[in-house]
Amino acid sequence: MKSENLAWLIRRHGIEMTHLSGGSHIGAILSVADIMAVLYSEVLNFDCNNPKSDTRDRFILSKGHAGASVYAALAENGFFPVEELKTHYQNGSRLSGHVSHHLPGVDFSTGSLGHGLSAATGMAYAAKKDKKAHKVYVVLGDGECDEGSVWEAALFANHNELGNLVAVVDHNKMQSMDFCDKTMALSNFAAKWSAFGWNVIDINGNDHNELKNAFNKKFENSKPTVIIANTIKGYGISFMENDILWHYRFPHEGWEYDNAVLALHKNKPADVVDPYTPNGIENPAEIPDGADIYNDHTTSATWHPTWNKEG
Ligand SMILES: Cc1ncc(C[n+]2csc(CCOP(=O)(O)OP(=O)(O)O)c2C)c(N)n1
Ligand SMILES: [Mg+2]
Repeated sequence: MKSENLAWLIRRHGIEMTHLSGGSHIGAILSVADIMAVLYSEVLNFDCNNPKSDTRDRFILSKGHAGASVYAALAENGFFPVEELKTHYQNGSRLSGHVSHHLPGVDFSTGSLGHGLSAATGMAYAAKKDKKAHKVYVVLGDGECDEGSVWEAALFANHNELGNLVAVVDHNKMQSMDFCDKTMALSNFAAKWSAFGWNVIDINGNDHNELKNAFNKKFENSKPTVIIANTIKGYGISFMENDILWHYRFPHEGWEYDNAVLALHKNKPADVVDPYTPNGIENPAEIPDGADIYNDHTTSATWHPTWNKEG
């Protein structure tokens, strides 16, 4: 499948899955959708009929709260039925809110931030020792990079010359309650990775060509590589973009869901069929006057809707 089509479907599944379950992290799912789509359509070597194949590339979504994006990518690539996506976050489902290794195609469970790079580094170290040709890919959040364990793993990867390791940071400049700069600044982020001995590629992480070029880039050294993918949290749905409300809020029944689906349909590739609302939304609920939309919901906001209500 073309990466653009997969990215659209990841976004559409993400809206449906969080809507049906009352789950969260839609902003994080929309942010990482293009990275996931390029990985699962052009980069990773896998076989859905043999998910544990020894020669497969290993992949870890370290920002495990965006689990819906990996579930959607796996289902669209034949690892399990697309229909199962609707069970996300429901009691008894294999598709838990955060990424679970009980699913075929998942190498490592995540959700507690800060562990994915360490696990990926161990996998890359083992592959190197065993002279295996596969690569190890891991996607981290930028807020996640506040975790000290990330930098310990970065040191280890450099020390052991893990040229088979590629980390991607979904650099959307936001974390759960506010902008990264207001929470814990990552100042000189690219220079930090470089100082830790990594090859650094800095790109627009919502642009498929830039992502493909970055993944294809070959370095004449044995350093690990980090792709700093500059993204927009909530990308693709304007009223969710850069609004921290959508880190935890899910698209509710009514204008939120209708307008999210409408926004996606404005950019739907002609050859993609929407599995839930094939004709889009015919009579969308209108955005009511006074709707809490395009407001600053960060904890550092000088005006905050919750504070106003509670006095
Ligand atoms: C160890 C740990 N602490 C806190 C959390 C709660 N939490 C979930 S998502 C999140 C913010 C993550 O921000 P970032 O890594 O930038 O991811 P984004 O959603 O922006 O892609 C936090 C703090 C967690 N999952 N794990
Ligand atoms: Mg972030």
